[in-house]
Amino acid sequence: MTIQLTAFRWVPPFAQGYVRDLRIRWALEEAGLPYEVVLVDGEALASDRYRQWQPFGQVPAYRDEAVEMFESGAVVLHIAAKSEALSPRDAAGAARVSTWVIAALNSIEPQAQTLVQLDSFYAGQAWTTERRPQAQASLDLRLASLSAWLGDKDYLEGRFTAGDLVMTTVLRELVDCGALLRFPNLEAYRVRCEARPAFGRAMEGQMSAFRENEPA
Ligand SMILES: N[C@@H](CCC(=O)N[C@@H](CS)C(=O)NCC(=O)O)C(=O)O
Repeated sequence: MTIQLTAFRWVPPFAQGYVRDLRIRWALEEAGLPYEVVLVDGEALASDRYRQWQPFGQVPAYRDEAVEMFESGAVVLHIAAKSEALSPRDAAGAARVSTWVIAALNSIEPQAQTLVQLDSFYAGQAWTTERRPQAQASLDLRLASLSAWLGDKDYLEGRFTAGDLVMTTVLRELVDCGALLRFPNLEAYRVRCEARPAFGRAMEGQMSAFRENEPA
């Protein structure tokens, strides 16, 4: 069977280009694996049938000939196991890739998302005035450590891997708040990773669905 993943039929402009199916599309594009996208809406996500596939009623969900999965990070690692384009073949190299995927999702994304949510969902609320500097400081600590690790390398492990792919999807959400501008090597890294042709194809895939399904 052809690999399938789910994506939203349409989302409001602020979320376009940031829905997490992008990670899976990008991984599949890097790996050169054919796939089809199953577009879903809120009604489909709430259905018992979909919850058997994605228990939290979210996108993305994924299936191939061997397995049904959810959680974009887990799916990217599953695809990386199929392709040298995303991960070295040796066990130690693959373990390093898993390490960076989990680091992106567990050591950077929570701090990044806290700041992003303060600036978007809670923008203008009085309590955010006190909370924001703490959130910014906590994120900066993590970004400083990541920046120190990256140094002048092009990629986290010296070559592009699934770890860079997931890390980039986390960092790019920080563009609007300017958090990356204090770390020029991280900003250059984000730009370098987003310049990959596979990223461009993945982004175009997500955006083309939104253009085609724009509400009247
Ligand atoms: N940890 C999940 C998060 C998935 C997620 O947050 N999906 C969002 C879109 S980016 C979603 O479906 N939101 C709708 C909802 O939660 O009801 C993953 O990485 O796959």
